[in-house]
Amino acid sequence: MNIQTISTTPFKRQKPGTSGLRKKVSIFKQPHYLENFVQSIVDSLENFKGKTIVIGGDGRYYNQIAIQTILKMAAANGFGQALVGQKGRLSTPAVSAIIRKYHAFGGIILSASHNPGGPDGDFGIKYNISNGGPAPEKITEAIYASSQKINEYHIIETADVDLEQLGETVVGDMKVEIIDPVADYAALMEQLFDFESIKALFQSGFTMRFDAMHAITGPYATLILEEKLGAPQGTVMNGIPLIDFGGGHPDPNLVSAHDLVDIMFGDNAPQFGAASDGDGDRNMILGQRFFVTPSDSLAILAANATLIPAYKDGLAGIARSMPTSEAADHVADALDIDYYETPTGWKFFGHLLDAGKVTLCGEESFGTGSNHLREKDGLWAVLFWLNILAARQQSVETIVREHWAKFGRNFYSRHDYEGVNKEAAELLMENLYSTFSDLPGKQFGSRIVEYCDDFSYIDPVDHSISQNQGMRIGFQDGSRIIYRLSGTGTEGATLRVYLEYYEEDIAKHHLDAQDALADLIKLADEIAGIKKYTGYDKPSVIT
Ligand code: G16
Repeated sequence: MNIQTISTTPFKRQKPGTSGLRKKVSIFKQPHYLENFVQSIVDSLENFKGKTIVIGGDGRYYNQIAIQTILKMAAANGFGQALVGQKGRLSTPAVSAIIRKYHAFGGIILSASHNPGGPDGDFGIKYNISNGGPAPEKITEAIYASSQKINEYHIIETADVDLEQLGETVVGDMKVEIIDPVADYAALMEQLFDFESIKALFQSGFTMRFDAMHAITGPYATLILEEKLGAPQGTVMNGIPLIDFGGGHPDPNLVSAHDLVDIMFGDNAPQFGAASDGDGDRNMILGQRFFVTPSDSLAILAANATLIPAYKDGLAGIARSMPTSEAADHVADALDIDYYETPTGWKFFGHLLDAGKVTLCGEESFGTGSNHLREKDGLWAVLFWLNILAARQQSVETIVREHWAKFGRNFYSRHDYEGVNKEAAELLMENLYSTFSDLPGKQFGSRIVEYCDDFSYIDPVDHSISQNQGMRIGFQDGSRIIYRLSGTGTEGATLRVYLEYYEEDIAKHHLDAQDALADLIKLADEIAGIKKYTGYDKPSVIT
């Protein structure tokens, strides 16, 4: 094996964010940039020689080029085997499923998730550990530390692998197996859900649209929904993965998934609509002219879990990220199970899932998942909803309204201010924090501040502490305003403002969320000076 050791120097800011390293393609294309980061991943691992690594990505521009480099580096560094998705494609949940099924040492996922792709778009890389989940902070910090002192990397000189052909080949001394990206994942879904009753639902004429947004879930959704479950052809839209996602922004929200939203809010809308993101871990759920917030979706899945074969014996507990609404907490209380509030980032759920403390996890950022994997899982959430719809034979809207009637409604919205000047955004956060000593007890209209803090989290399993996870202001009536800077953007800063208020009175449940939250929205600006610091009159995205 012709191993080359190449001298290099560190790149500043190769720091993994909320979910891996995300940068512009132009940054990744710099000589040594990708190699430095891959070697830094390897340098932070122990006892991997001879073991198996799973490699795949969301199919975006630069995916295949990066995979060829990573294969040559994995071989040079001594991995024994690589499992690679055909065409270099694997959804994030599929990587998690494959790592777990084949007891792999870990996995490398090439994705910038919901960020746009193409030569001028974003690229990303993340490392998953042997439980199938994102590397915890301890590892991402070690990767960053390695990247800041790296002086060489190892790579072998050999021909590229044919990523199109299923089957076995070698790269140096490392065995490489090109695998079907969909098969293992689809088999897992068949174990979890009642495919027969979902099939019967489609046979009865039930209508649905799934928007794959020209991203990775197209082939997964086509096989599972149309071929296995018998949904009519055309149920999956934008189902062909494209390297630039067709010029779109593969983020399943009301703004970016406009093709689906137009259909679901138009005349003759199908009964159910759903979308997933670039790498297939996010989901958006829609009924006929009806949007289900991700926070409500988590609560509804929890409340209905025993209708699903995999969860028929009940849930161990529920976890949600701090900015996610407290809707799931009400369900956990009613079920008399534990619930946990973690920082933003799926990596914080891993220990809770491994320790069997929780079965379901969810985030306001359109992510839901369970102990079947260690990643959030877009299509899983869609199948969960389909299974509930098949069992309850009611519309999405009726299920949600009945849920609110029983548990109360957590009015919720997230306001994003994208592309804000980084220094201005940081100043906003600093100045906000400096007001916190005076805020408790202060009255704003009818609301009195009960607490405010910069959220920190002690992991209940390994007791590690994660600080500076978002500014929280909680009011005595249970309302909350949370301010966070996104950790996934690649340009400037994105300020996220999360607004929530709980309403028990069923007579008010019909209100539009923005109307119900109007006074909190005003207050969020009054307290933090959003307009002043960002220069924005209104948010760029409201979900
Ligand atoms: C990633 C993480 C999620 C997180 C989301 C938003 O999702 O995996 O856990 O909630 O980013 O993070 P932020 O608010 O910092 O932008 P994905 O789908 O982008 O990998």
